[in-house]
Amino acid sequence: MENLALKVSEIFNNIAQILELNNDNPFRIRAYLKAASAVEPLGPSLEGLIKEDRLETIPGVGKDLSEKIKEIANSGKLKFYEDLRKTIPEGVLELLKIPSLGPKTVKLLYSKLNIKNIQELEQAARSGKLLTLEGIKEKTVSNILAGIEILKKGRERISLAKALSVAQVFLDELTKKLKIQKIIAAGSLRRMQETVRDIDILLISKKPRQAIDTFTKAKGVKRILASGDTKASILNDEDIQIDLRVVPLKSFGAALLYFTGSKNFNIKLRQLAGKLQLTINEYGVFSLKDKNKFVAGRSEAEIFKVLGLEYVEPELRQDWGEVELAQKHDLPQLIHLSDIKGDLHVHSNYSDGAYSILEMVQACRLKGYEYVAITDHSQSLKIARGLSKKELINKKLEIDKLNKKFSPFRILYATEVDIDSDGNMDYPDSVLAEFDVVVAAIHTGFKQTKQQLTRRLIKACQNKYINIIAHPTGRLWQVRDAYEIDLDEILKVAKQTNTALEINSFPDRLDLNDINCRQAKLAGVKVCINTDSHDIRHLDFMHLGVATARRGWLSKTDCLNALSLDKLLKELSK
Ligand code: DGT
Ligand code: CA
Repeated sequence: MENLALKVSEIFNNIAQILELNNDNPFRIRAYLKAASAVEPLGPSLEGLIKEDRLETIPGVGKDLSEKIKEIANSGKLKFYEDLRKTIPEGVLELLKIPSLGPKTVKLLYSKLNIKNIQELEQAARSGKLLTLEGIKEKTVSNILAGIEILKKGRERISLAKALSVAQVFLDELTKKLKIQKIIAAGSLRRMQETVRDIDILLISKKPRQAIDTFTKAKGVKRILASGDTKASILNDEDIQIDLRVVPLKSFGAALLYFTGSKNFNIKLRQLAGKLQLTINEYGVFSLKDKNKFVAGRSEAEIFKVLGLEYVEPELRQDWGEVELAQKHDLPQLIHLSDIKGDLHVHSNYSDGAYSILEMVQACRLKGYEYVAITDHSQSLKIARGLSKKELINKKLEIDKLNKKFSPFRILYATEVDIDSDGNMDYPDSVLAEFDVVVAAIHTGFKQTKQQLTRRLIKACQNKYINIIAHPTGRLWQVRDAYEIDLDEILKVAKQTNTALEINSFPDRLDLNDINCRQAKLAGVKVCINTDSHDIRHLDFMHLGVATARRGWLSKTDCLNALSLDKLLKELSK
């Protein structure tokens, strides 16, 4: 799913940068920058503002910019921006994407050294040519080279949510057009890793050639990288690589196991097979004692069995000790999507959500949930239309009324209270005490030191009204990395104070991550898997959070919102 707010803010930022390269009016440049930074944190609620025709309530957005936002929302493009881009060589605009490189430096590079793209910049940086420019020091050059690396890396991988949706298009198309016995996406995607480099599809077909042809001619194929009798490789129109392999029925399990990886997990299995006088490859398991006789290969289950292992779920295949546990048949019972009984972080249009409480509740009931917490933002978070104490009264009344109507389904009166830069809550305790559930989160001041950020979260845990810390490490895909916190210290306090930490299922967040989940489990701290929905459709992200929990070895007993309503209420009142 595309994040419109990010897109608008990116376009506005780019406009400001091009205007600066063109020596345009500084006031105009500042206006775009201001609007960009006001729009960015809006997230999905920007769509709500468009729907309600309230764009001009965003600081710095007047009539002209609100028309531009609407044009981007409607067409995915902005004519003004497209025209403006033509005034500067494409490669120079690329230079602006390098972290740490601002328009002033780019202008200097372009005008003095005629550097027009990243390649030329890298060369000039390595040859020492950049140092001839005024104001460019050794440190600037090393920052530029590091920035080029980050940029290259970011282009190598896509988010899991993106990979899942791209893979689905191909799986659907192949299933529709071919008589297929089995088809599945393997690799990092099947392991539900948070980022994916390329997509590996396996299928069984009696007509491999036809399958390959259908694949290479599928909609959305931009370039064929390779095409053989049983495998092919393409780039789709977004430059994402997809590999297809046609495998025989007899080897399907072996191929699936091999191409699911991870590589380290495969190596572990091969070592184990060797000890049993077996060899394992993508065609099957073979006996070394018996002239390489085929022993197993049709399904993963039969292969695990001949290796003396309990079935290892794909999300666990990282060589984090799971093979040893599988030998003892002692793997954790992983949580399933169906174990989730409710969502404890959902926004309504009382704050920056796009739908009413009633609409969000209906959608949650359709999911079979027992409860939902409506966690609108708190008063100081003006940008997300945080609720004043007065507005809370109406919200509470509405929830009481809906609860009568929908019982036994339970709507929990809740908030996502902002943790300020000193670790204080954005509502006084007297207000917090009224809520059924309180989720606390940091939304500003990400640049503080590790100690300061850790202290803020610890103070939040120590507040007796806080039940859950939302998106604890604050990372936002391709926007900012997780801020540094001392998670072990926070977990210690969370354990003492019975505070849960969230796994935020929003595709751009997914934090806590898998490693953090394992830390939480070891510390005896519960997680809560929430969607942070601002839209009915976001409720579907729950499976991404569940996948993160599974990768972090969590069971349903580790998860607050796998509790039934009764048990949850008891837990919250502790
Ligand atoms: P990615 O694509 O970087 O997100 O991650 P994967 O895990 O999908 O890696 P990929 O696409 O290179 O290969 C798919 C699987 O094939 C990988 O998880 C394990 C297996 N594989 C690939 N190369 C090797 C190898 O050199 N040795 C072993 N044992 N397995 C390999
Ligand atoms: Ca892959």
